[in-house]
Amino acid sequence: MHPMDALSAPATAPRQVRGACPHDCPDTCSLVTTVQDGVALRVQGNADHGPTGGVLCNKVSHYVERTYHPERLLQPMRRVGAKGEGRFEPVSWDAALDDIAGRLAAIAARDPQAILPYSYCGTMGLVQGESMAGRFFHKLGASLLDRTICASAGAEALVQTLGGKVGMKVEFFTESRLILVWGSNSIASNLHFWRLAQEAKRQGAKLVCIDPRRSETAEKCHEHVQLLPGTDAALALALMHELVVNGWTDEDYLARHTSGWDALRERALRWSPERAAAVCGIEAAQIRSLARDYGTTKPAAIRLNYGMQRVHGGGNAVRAVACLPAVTGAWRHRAGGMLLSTSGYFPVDRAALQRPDLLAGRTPRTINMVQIGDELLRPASPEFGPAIEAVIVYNSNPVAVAPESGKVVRGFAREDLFTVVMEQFRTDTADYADYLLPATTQLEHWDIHGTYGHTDVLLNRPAIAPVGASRTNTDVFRALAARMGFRDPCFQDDDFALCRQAFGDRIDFGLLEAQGFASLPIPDAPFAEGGFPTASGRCEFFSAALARSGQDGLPDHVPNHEPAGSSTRYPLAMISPPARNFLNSTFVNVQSLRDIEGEPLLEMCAADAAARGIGDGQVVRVFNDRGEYVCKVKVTPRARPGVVNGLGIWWRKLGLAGTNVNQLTSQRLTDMGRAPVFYDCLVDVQPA
Ligand SMILES: Nc1nc2c(c(=O)[nH]1)N[C@H]1C(S)=C(S)[C@@H](COP(=O)(O)OP(=O)(O)OC[C@H]3O[C@@H](n4cnc5c(=O)[nH]c(N)nc54)[C@H](O)[C@@H]3O)O[C@H]1N2
Ligand SMILES: Nc1nc2c(c(=O)[nH]1)N[C@H]1C(S)=C(S)[C@@H](COP(=O)(O)OP(=O)(O)OC[C@H]3O[C@@H](n4cnc5c(=O)[nH]c(N)nc54)[C@H](O)[C@@H]3O)O[C@H]1N2
Ligand code: SF4
Ligand SMILES: [Mo]
Repeated sequence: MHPMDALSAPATAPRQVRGACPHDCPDTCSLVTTVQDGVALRVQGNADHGPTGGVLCNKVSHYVERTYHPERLLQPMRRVGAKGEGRFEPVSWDAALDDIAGRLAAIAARDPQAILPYSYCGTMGLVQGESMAGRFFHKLGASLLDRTICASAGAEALVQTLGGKVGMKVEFFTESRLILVWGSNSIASNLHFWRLAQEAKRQGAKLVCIDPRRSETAEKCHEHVQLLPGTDAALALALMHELVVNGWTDEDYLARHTSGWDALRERALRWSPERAAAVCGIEAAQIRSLARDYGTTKPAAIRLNYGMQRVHGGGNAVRAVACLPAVTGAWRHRAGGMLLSTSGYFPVDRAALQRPDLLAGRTPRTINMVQIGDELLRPASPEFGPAIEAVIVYNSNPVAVAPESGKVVRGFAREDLFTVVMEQFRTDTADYADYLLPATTQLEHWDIHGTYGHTDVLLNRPAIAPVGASRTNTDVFRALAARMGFRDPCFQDDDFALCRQAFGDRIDFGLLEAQGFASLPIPDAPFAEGGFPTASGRCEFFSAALARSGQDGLPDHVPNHEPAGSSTRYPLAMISPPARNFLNSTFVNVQSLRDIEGEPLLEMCAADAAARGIGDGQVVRVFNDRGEYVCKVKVTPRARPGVVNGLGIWWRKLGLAGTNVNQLTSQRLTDMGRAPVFYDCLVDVQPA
């Protein structure tokens, strides 16, 4: 409603507050929130910020709906029902915090390692993420959490190849003549990159998508290479084979800026297109023509995303692909090279934010978040130490997002586990809380953000006061620290001070305050003359560090733990990529977005469906030895033969039988980075 239309004029004129999108998305948009009389009216993209370009995805365009959602948690609550039942009674903040601090202190007196933080990227903010929380758990001496659930295989691969999580500046993709969109459904999960790719396309660039699923992005590219999951390294090596035999290598760049080429060349020559085609489940001719495009089109750029690294050989796959631009010298041009993540460019002062020095010489054990199911069920032992007795969950929904959820649920259902969940909504995990504490959203708190998709730092100002009695994560940890008697001055820092500490003097904070974002000074073509952030300064095809750790020093095809076609009991490979209108399990409860996604679906090709007597829309059981998931089938060419796509990540409680895809995924790990293998999962499907 326009203010002039109101019967009684509002007290204040609308104003605009600049912020940052908090979500785990490479785009990290600059937000403009319109506020009137303390109420957020709408959230829009900042037109002054290049990477945002004034547009937001459909999800965050609904951020106001999410913020004022009728089911938003507004007061602290204490469990009254059984674990998982989700029945609570209201309790005051003081009563909740006193009791939580008392329970944690009693456990810590025996062994603080029995306490575990569990958090991920509900917000990517450096302040509401691991700043005050890190200080609190370090001071306590709690178990450390290995935060590996998303990107650590690819990250380790980049570190071992390029020397860091670095790559092309995203804006120059507009000038590329060939773009390989490799393991990324950009339209869904990297929309602002897709805009740039469209610009390149208009200027004549060819777009190729490499993905087992015929995704929204694949169908809009000129070509789709629909390989089997977990076979990307074989494809990359065969491309290299063709680059070598056709003389499309840049020998000058190879000699001056790479190491290990002789050995990698040898290996690539063992990967003929025919051999790779058999592994990848595609035609050798398609590999040959892709190699010709990649070898002869300049500048050529690769946009990898994380799809390819959620399998056993994910680290090797990313390494193999990351070698390609150095083989052709694509890095020479600012529109050539590759981009998986830019996060390594950001000079974040994590020691200042998280204060590991508060451990004061103690070395607590580390728990891998991917294996939270097994870890919660593990008894005390001399090797493991104490059983986990308390979990503090914030910025994450492990019951929905962690693999093998049958075990995760059993773990969180333990009567002797004390669970605190800090949340905006009553998620699947919240249902298992002993205390459920209402958290602020991005419109209600300060934060500061790096990103993994562009190269700007963003500042997020609060636009409105906390809704209900919600509190910031930092506030809760400050309050708990006070009750635990932690007297170090760092527990007094307010959120604005934490924003300043995140980068110290390494960014122009004045500029950040003035315009909401500040660009890092990165050369347009960062590796045109080599200068990779490895020890040798070269792109390391051969990684001495990997070789020392007993791994293959060269990238290779590492088969899936559960390769497609390897089991007669479970003949289908299931991948479970994110849905376009959700952000992992966030937004599943926003009705307007859920209406677009409809309901949990399993995509299956016509042949695989017919072979099982399954029709479109039929309810099916998807199952393996780890469990069972009931949902409807969509018969569609988006799925290739032998592969089904279980779109994620629905809340379990909204599923037909109270489970989601992660009932089926395994807790095994990748070759590098101790990461999950969500897309390395065999199943079968039957009519329910
Ligand atoms: N809308 C939306 N955006 C998101 C998210 C979301 O949930 N929804 N999640 C955010 C997060 S946390 C992350 S980490 C990023 C994820 O970003 P990405 O990992 O890029 O996720 P997707 O864009 O779905 O791309 C994954 C693609 O990889 C494909 N894929 C699966 N297995 C393989 C394989 O073995 N090889 C190849 N080549 N491709 C494979 C899938 O079919 C899918 O299309 O996106 C972020 N953005
Ligand atoms: N099968 C399958 N499983 C997957 C994936 C997949 O592709 N397939 N993707 C994986 C990936 S890439 C990732 S990153 C993980 C994501 O896993 P999570 O990081 O757990 O992400 P979300 O499911 O979005 O849950 C984040 C929660 O944090 C809450 N939150 C947001 N902001 C705040 C805040 O300021 N304070 C507090 N206290 N809470 C807040 C939100 O309400 C939300 O419920 O899931 C993984 N799981
Ligand atoms: S989720 Fe991604 S595309 Fe959407 S507003 Fe946030 S950063 Fe931008
Ligand atoms: Mo992620």
